[in-house]
Amino acid sequence: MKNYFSIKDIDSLNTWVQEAIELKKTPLSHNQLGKDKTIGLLFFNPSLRTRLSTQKAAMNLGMNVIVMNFTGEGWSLEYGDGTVMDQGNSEHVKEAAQVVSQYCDVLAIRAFAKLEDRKDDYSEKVLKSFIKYAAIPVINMESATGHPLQALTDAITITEHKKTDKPKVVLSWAPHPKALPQAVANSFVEMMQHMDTHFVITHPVGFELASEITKEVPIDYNQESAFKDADFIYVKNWSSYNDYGKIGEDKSWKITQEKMNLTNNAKFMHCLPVRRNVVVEDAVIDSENSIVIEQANNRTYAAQLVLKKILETK
Ligand code: AN0
Ligand code: CP
Repeated sequence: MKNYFSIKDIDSLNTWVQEAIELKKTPLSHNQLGKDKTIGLLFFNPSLRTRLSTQKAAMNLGMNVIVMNFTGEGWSLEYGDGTVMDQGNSEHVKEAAQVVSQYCDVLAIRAFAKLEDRKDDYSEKVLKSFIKYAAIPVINMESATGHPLQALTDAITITEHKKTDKPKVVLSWAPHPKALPQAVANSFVEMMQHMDTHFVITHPVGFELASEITKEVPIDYNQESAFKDADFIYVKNWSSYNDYGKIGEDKSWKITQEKMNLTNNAKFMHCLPVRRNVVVEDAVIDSENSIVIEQANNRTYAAQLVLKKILETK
């Protein structure tokens, strides 16, 4: 595998999930694979899990890691072709990507949606420019439209916890005071279409995700009916796709224990970070059915598997 840009880069999901579960048992079993190789992590946005789990994954494979925060520390980059660069941006991605390629063997990038211009975000300018100009493999650590490391993690976590061959999985929107990207939800929806599940999305009217992504997945605008008999409740806020970037704060969509009681004793999942008592009440996230901490732990093995695939290809 050259790049891990989206879950479309996974050639055989079942094999990958099983391999990740094996890696989790003996994380140091390939600790020479990345010897004398360097991964560079570039962050245009904050992170806790992605930053540390990807570093940990690289270290488990024996790699060296260098990290750079662009916010405040990096030159602001220009992406336009032929731009007269007399405005704010100091360096073109053409040079930046080629320069970094000389210091590293693998590159991983986080660049969120700006939520101002849908066409610009959905063009995936930042990740696609780095893929175009870098001479080395590129991994998506959450781009404008997707978070494929998170989705692979979620596939691993659901596989570990499912009690039936075809569990009912519900992606539920929940309120949030700030505008958040659709990336996590997009990749989760794509992933569930590749897994053997009864998958339902529930959100308020106006918060439909891109139809190119949701395709035939059923949408239930009634959260309580969607929760009925669910085995997994996967919660995420996203801002509107149609009224691009519009915040959704409807408090009646908060995840409560009362709503969880409608499910088939469902596991509660969230990619984190989460705002307690806004998105989900304490009673749910602190309950025995909450698997958010294990889910975050699986980030390491998802990243390690992706890195292993890339290192084995080179
Ligand atoms: C980000 C988002 O919703 O895309 C990152 C989640 C992994 N969340 C926040 O900015 C709170
Ligand atoms: N889930 C996730 O990607 O978390 P961070 O934003 O902390 O990396």
